[in-house]
Parts: sequence; C-alpha cells; structure tokens
Amino acid sequence: MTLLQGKTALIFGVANDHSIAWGIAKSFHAHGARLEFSYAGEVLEKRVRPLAGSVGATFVESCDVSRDEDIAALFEKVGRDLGTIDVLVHSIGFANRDELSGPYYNTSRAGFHTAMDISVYSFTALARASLPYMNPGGALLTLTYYGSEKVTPNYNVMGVAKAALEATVRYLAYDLGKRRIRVNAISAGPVKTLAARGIAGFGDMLKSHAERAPLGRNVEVSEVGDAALFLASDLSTGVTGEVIFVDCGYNIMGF
Ligand code: NAD
Ligand code: 0WE
Repeated sequence: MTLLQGKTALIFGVANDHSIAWGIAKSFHAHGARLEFSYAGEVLEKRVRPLAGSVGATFVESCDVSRDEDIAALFEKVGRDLGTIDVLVHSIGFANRDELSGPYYNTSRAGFHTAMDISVYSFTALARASLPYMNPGGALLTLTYYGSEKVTPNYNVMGVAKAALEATVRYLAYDLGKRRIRVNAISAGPVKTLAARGIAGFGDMLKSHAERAPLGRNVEVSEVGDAALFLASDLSTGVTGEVIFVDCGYNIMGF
C-alpha cells in the first residue's frame, strides 16, 4: 500500500535511530511519502543527516524551536525548497533534567517556562508558521504521554506540559478545520529513547508497564509509526482534535 504517495512530510524531533520521530519516518517512507527533516542543533547534525539520507531526504535543516528566528528561517527554506507540505510531525519535548525528579511543587519558574516553551508553545508556533505551506487535506501530529492525565511520579512539569499540549491539539483542530487541516496527538506508552535514558527507575517502569498492559508488553516505535501513518493519511479524514493511545492498552486499566 502507498498511503502517502505524492505527499510531503516535514518531521521535527529525530535525534537518533531510537527516536519516535524516526519510527514515524520509517512508516511514512514505507508508504511512499517524500520525507524532509528538521533537527535541534548542530550537535545532532552528524546523526540526523545519514538517517535522513537513507530515506531519500534532501531537506535537512537545523531549527531550535525555542527561537522565533529559527522557525521563521526554516519555513522560508520550506517555501523555497519544498513549496508546500502535507504533513508536519512535532516529536519534541524537553524539561530541564532537575525538574524530572523530586516533588512537583519544587518546579522552578524558569523550569516551568522552558518545559512549556519547548514542549507546548513550539507546536503552536510551528502550526502557524507552516500554514502558508500546508496543503488542504494536510495533517499536523504531535506526541504526548499519559502523565498528562494521571500522575506519573517524577514526570512532574512534563505532565503539566503534556496536558497543555493536548488542549493545544483541540484548539488548533478547531482553528484549522475550516482549511481542511487536521490536528491530532498520539499518546505513546513508554519507549527507551534518548529522552528516557538516564531517568531514574525507567527500567522498572517499563517492566511494570508491560505487566499491567492488556497486551502484556511495551509498545514498539514501529507501532507508533503506523498509528501516525493512519493519522497522516486519508484513512483518517474524519479524525481531528484527538489524542489516540498507542500504549498496548495500559491506559484502560483501573487496577
Ligand atoms: P528523543 O530524544 O528521540 O526526541 C526528542 C526530540 O526533541 C529530540 O530530537 C530533540 O532534539 C528534540 N528537541 C528538544 N529540544 C528541542 C529544541 N529546542 N528545538 C528542536 N528540537 C528539540 O525522544 P522521544 O522519546 O522520541 O521523544 C519524542 C516525543 O515523544 C516527545 O514529545 C516525548 O515527550 C514524546 N513521548 C515519549 C515517550 C517515551 O517514553 N520515550 C512516550 C510518550 C511520548
Ligand atoms: O516525554 C517523555 C520524555 C520527557 C523528557 C525527558 C528528558 C530527559 C533528559 C523531557 N525532558 C528531558 N530532559 C532531559 O534532560 N517521556 C514520556 C518519557 C518519560 O520521561 C519520564 C518518564 C517517562 C515515561 C520522566 C520521569 C518519569 C517518567
């Protein structure tokens, strides 16, 4: 099947081959999409370029989403080099490491701002900047986590940020529906990516998640990729403003 034949996707958030964004890129590639990439900064360039090249990307541009001038410059290049796009994937989240342990009430003002800026506002900023280049029938996607709804110890300010991100999905879906652009989020179960590495107790979390989930295992990035393929393609033309769980069913359990 070639669900994304003739469509161009711009993907934000590949750091390495473990990234959820890379799982999404591979699913899109298998379905004929033209793929282009933006990465966070020069240190990642040597990792992202070869990956991007392996799926035929020609547009591989740096953009720190906390900088308005980076976002403006990136979309100028999009207009010049790509013309229009059909799909934008936002797979970006960040909080300062010291905010991801200890009690939530210790969140600093600056730490709160950073988490909200990079993990939430950036989706709004990218949505707005992409609009002149988004084709009708297009789709915006972001990644969230269950810690937005229920307390996950230590997820802290990221849980608050993901709650705001999920609300952002609904407001953007309302705004962009009239342009026939859909906006959705995937709430992925825990995956051992760069953003999860070094988080105290993450290994134990993965183990108990697998034990409690109805499917008795953890999610693969390829499964997140295939759900993203559905949301990016014309299979989901009636779906917007949604948060779809791809977590092996973990979220449905009460006990
Ligand atoms: P990852 O580290 O591979 O991806 C996070 C990306 O965010 C990186 O590519 C990083 O470069 C980018 N980023 C951070 N600050 C940035 C900035 N200022 N400008 C541009 N890019 C920036 O980890 P991942 O787990 O693939 O995370 C992707 C998304 O999935 C995040 O939104 C994360 O919250 C979400 N998520 C992760 C899990 C998990 O368990 N790993 C579960 C559910 C949701
Ligand atoms: O969204 C995420 C990752 C969020 C994240 C992780 C880091 C680690 C490195 C954001 N910022 C940073 N900053 C760093 O410096 N997840 C859903 C994965 C995750 O992270 C957790 C989790 C889970 C699950 C943190 C604490 C508790 C659970």
